[in-house]
Amino acid sequence: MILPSSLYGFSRRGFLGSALALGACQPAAQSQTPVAALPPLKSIAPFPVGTAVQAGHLNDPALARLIVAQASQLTPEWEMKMEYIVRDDGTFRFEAPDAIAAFARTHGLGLFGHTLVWYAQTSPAFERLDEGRVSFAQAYRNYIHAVVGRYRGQAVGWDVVNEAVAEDGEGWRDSLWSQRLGAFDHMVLAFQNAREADPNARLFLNDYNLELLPKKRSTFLRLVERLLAAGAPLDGVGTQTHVAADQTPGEMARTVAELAQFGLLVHVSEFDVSISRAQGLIPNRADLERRQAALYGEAAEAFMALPPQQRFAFSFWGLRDSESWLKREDASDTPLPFTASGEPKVAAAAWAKQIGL
Ligand code: 9MR
Repeated sequence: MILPSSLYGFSRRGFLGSALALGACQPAAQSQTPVAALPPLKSIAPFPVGTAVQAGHLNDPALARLIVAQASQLTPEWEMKMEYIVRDDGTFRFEAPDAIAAFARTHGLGLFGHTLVWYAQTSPAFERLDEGRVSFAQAYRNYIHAVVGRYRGQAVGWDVVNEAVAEDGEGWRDSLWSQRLGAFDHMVLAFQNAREADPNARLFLNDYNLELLPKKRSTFLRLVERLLAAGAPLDGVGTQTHVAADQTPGEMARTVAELAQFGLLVHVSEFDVSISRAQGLIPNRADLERRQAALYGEAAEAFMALPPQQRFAFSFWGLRDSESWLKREDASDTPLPFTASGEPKVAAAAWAKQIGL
């Protein structure tokens, strides 16, 4: 299969670049008490258990073992995004996502693509596109075909459009994509292009704060309805579920239930529960850790309450606290199910209990 190697199509050959230096991980400033041994999460879940990974994580033998033991599906944390793939001259590189895909194949794990169209990710190559050579819409199509086509037959699904709803839930985000291709049409086009590139991959609209902001949730649900009415090939909805430990109980469960109303697949796609983001209001760490465990339980229970055929996957945004993106904000945060040394935490046990351990 010949795929575009640049935004301009096939004319210039891409070459493999070296992987970008990965964000340095801070040593864990806090470590929570692990619980006694827990069976692997994927062994108790009647649905795929996902985790975010970076290519560099796979070179850490202890982390690689933990990933293989606990997870059945991998989401590249950032190396399948435009920021990694598209070079400034419009050519593509795939070294890091290929390494993740190869690891997934070797270990029999699923691969979930993240993310094709994101308001937060544009590229100088798109901004300075030579439209004498290729139209904007064709370059957009070339990109989606190159990325989705490369993992065709392997990727189980894709976040096609990420975070389309405005921060406050009032309408949709403004972006290079919406400006050039239309506020609604750029989304439909992305789904159509992705479907053409891999007819078997499940295609998702993904967003965050749906449990925190009812207005954002309702705009998201109306957008899903509208995409379906326009015939966009949308198979599922993703709720990232980056929550803080002071999240009002019940709202995550309500969100998962409401997302199921279309009969589409549901992906809890980036789960973590931040301690630090709640600390201003609730200074007692032990209390926050209890709330964190309760939220892990609530999320698992809500996911189990879905009809089995709608449970696409439950993905954590990393397994060990030491790799969490939230460490960059506050090194003392501990949002994930495993300690820095790979031991399951009370939160992991609370999750497992609701899955039916
Ligand atoms: O965790 C990811 C971090 O390592 C990257 O630097 C960042 C930008 O690519 O994206 C983070 O992941 C985000 C995800 O792609 C979309 N939802 C929010 C996640 C956390 O910011």
